[in-house]
Amino acid sequence: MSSRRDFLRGAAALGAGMVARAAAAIPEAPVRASAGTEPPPPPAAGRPYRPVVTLNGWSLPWRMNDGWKEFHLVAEPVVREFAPGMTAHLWGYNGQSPGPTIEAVEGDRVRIFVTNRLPEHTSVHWHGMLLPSGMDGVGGLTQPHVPPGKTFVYEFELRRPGSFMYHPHSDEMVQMAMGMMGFFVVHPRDARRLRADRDFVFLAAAYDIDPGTRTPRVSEMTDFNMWTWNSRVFPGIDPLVARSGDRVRIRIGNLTMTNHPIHLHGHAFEVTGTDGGWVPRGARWPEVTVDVPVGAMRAIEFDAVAGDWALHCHKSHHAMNAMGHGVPNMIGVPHDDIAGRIGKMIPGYMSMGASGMAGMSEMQMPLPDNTLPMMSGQGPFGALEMGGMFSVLKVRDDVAPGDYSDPGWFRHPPGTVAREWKG
Ligand SMILES: [Cu+2]
Repeated sequence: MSSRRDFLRGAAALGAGMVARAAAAIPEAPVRASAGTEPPPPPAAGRPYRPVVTLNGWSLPWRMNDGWKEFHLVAEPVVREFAPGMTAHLWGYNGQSPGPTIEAVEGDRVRIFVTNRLPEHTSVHWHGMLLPSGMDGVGGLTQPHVPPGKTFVYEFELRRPGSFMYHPHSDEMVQMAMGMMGFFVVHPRDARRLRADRDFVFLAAAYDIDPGTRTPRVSEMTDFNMWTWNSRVFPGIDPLVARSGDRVRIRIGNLTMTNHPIHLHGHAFEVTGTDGGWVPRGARWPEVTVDVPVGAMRAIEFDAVAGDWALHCHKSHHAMNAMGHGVPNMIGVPHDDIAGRIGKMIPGYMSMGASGMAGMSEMQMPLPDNTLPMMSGQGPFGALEMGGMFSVLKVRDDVAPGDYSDPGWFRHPPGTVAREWKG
C-alpha cells in the first residue's frame, strides 16, 4: 500500500473555493505513478457507494459541476514498473498503465475530458457502456480522432450498473499493445444491491519486451513474454486481502490477445457478472476456474475462507515471466559429461533440465538488464516458482474492515500442513 499523500494533495487542490472559480475550466488531471494499491478513498461527492480496490492502482478523483460528474483523463507516455528489476516504457493515462479506475453510480451524468499528450492521435471507447452512438469513441466512425495536444469531451448518462473498460479506438493495435486501458465501474443506485465487502478489479494485459529493452514490440501477435495484471507481474502483484467470511468480488477484464482461465484455490465461486451485466441469482453457476475471453470481463464472488490461496491464470506459461522458447526437453537425459566438453568450447555454457527446471527459481542466473527471472518469489516454505499472472488471496480472521495491508504469511493451525511421512 502506498501513501495517500499524492491523493490528498490532489484533493486539496480541488477544494470547494477552487471548484467554484474553476467551474467552467477543465478539471485538474491527477497523476499517480506509484505502483502500490491505493486504499479506496470514500466517495467525496455525489451518491454514496462501496468503492472498488484496483490492484496496484487507484481510482480517478472527480468534481461535481452543475449535476455532472467531471473526470479528466490524460493519454500520455508513462513508465511502469512490472516488478522490482524491470520497468517498461508504455503509453497510459494520468501517469500510469493501466489508467486509473473510473467509478461512478448508475444514473450519474458523467463528463469525461480526454487530453491527448501522445505523439499520435487517439480516442477513448467506453467498452460495454450503453450510450449515444456519437459518444462511443470509435475514431473515424463516431468522432474525429483526437489530435496530439487537443482535448475532447465525452458526456453520457450511466444507464446500468456493472463493470466496463475504457481503451483507445485509434491505432488500436499499437495503443493497446503499449498499455492503454482502464477499468470503469458503475455502482448500483441502491447501495444495498449487489453488495460485496471487498471488491477487487484488475485488467489482464500482455507485452512482448525483449530482455535488455523497455518498449513493447507492438506488432507481436501471439508470442508475448510478459503476462500482466494491471501491468504488474508476480512477485510485483499485491495480494488480495480479505477477512474470513467476507463476501469478496473480483472483476477481471481481458484486453490481451488470448483467453485467460483464472483459477482460485480453496473456494468455489459464482460467476456473477460479465460486461453485459449482472447474472440473475438463479442463473449463476459454480466454478473454481473462470475463462475470461478476449475483450471481456467476468465478475466472480465467494465467501472468503481463512488461508493463503493462490489466484492465477491456469495457462502455466502465463504464470511465468520472460522465458526462452524452443528449449529442448532434457528430462531423463543425463548430459553432465557432455556439458563439461561443450563448456570448453563455449565459455559460460550451462547444462540444466535433466530432472526438470525447478532448480531455476533458486539459481541466481545472471540476467540481461531490465528483465525478470522466469520463475521467482519466496514463500514461507521456499521458492514459489511463479511469475506473470499470479497472486495470493490472503484471508485472515482478524482483518479490520477497509484494511488492505499485507498481513504476512498464513499461520496454519497445528496439524493442517502437508508433511513428510516418516512411518
Ligand atoms: Cu493466461
